[in-house]
Amino acid sequence: APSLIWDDPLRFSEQLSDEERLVRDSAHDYCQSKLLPRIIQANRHEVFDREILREMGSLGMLGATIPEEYGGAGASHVAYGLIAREVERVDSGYRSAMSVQSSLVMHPIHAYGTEEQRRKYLPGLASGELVGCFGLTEPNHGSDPGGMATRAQKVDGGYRLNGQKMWITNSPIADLAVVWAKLDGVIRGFIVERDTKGFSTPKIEGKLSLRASITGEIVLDDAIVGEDALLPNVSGLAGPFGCLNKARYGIGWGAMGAAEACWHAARQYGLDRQQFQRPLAQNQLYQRKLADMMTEIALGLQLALRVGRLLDEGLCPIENISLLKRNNCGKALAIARDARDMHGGNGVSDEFHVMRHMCNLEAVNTYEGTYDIHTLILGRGQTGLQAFM
Ligand code: TGC
Ligand code: FAD
Repeated sequence: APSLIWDDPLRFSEQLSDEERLVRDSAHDYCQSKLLPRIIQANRHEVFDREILREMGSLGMLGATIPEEYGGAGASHVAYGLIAREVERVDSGYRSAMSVQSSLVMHPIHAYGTEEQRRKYLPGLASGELVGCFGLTEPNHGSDPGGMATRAQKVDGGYRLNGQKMWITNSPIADLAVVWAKLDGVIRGFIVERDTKGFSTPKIEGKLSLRASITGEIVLDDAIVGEDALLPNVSGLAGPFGCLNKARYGIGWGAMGAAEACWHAARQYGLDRQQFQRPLAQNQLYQRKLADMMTEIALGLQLALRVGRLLDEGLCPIENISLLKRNNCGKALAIARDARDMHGGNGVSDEFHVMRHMCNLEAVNTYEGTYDIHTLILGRGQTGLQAFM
């Protein structure tokens, strides 16, 4: 009988094309050689090295699904997912920076922008010369973005924006922000450039999660933008949600990367460390946790791959993205908590990585629609009854 490949029991890798394996392997090499050595210090001191986006850009890791004529890689959704998995195997914060740039900034400019907006911003965002951020959440409207208070008002030659966005990944270092605001009561997207008067992005300090990702507010105080700042080809919640579909999908893959890092670390720790004159990994309780990790990761990767293929074929209902995001983030968080426990006292040290992943996954399970919000999307999908309000 064929023997078990312990870290790939369902032969996931063989289900990828040669091109997809190439993308995965080059992302893996970069992340392990360039990102992993930086992460402990970056997390400890709460700093994001802006240079990382240029490095990712030079390797084609930003806007992977955006066509090549705009600087993207023109790759499949599956290839994008494989990149997210490799980045998050190192740290969810680095994957956050990449997800926001690719799915929440490049995607809306490509999908909803004019040809001039695409040519002006996409190549710089793809190379990492420009950094973007996405402002949807507000202090009083997180799960309920439809209630947003940010307003746009038509003025001579453009629009006046007023409002506040909260918890915005990349905002303090962003060159441009895609901001969602109500114009005559309808949600519209605007590209706001850094040097706009009345635009500021105070940093949020003291996060205990995603410390290697920079997060801030966006404050719009009579910020005036030109007519050409409006994304003309979308209106209503479908605009921001169209971006969230892409980002949530990538997070479903990324969370499995973090989970795999925790699983592999716990397995190795259990083999290396002896208590009661035998390896920790020889205890039934320890093995049950490893078995659960192996099972959930094998299933979660199959789920991610299937949703990616459906997206590439244009056959993916939005509920499938909630199924993926909810399951894989929830399972990854549970795996990270177990891995932390299995490392004993060492598990609380950043040198062992697992507690950092655990803390990160708390935010990952919350942002882009909380675990419970995706529960309600799946409940609505199968009953036709919405339980949000
Ligand atoms: P609902 O009635 O469901 O829909 C309103 C309109 O939007 C359309 N729509 C979608 N369109 C495309 N894709 C989707 N996934 C869509 N979901 C809904 C819908 O068809 C409708 O269109 P129309 O034309 O009929 O008006 O709206 P609702 O207000 O009842 O929605 C409820 C709920 C809870 C599902 C929704 O508000 C929700 O998903 N809330 C979660 C908010 C969220 O995910 N925020 C994320 C902020 S960004 C972020 O966290 C970035 S972190 C990134 C990082 O660092 O990696
Ligand atoms: P709330 O909506 O107040 O939810 C609090 C709790 O109540 C949750 O458990 C939730 O599940 C539950 N709840 C809410 N409504 C219901 C209901 N109807 N039924 C049952 N339970 C409910 N946003 C952006 O726009 N751009 C970004 O780049 C971005 N980056 C982020 C980075 C970080 C590090 C973090 C932490 C957040 C980021 N966010 C970003 C915001 C994120 O999307 C929101 O935090 C998230 O959507 C939840 O909103 P909230 O924090 O207001 O929580």
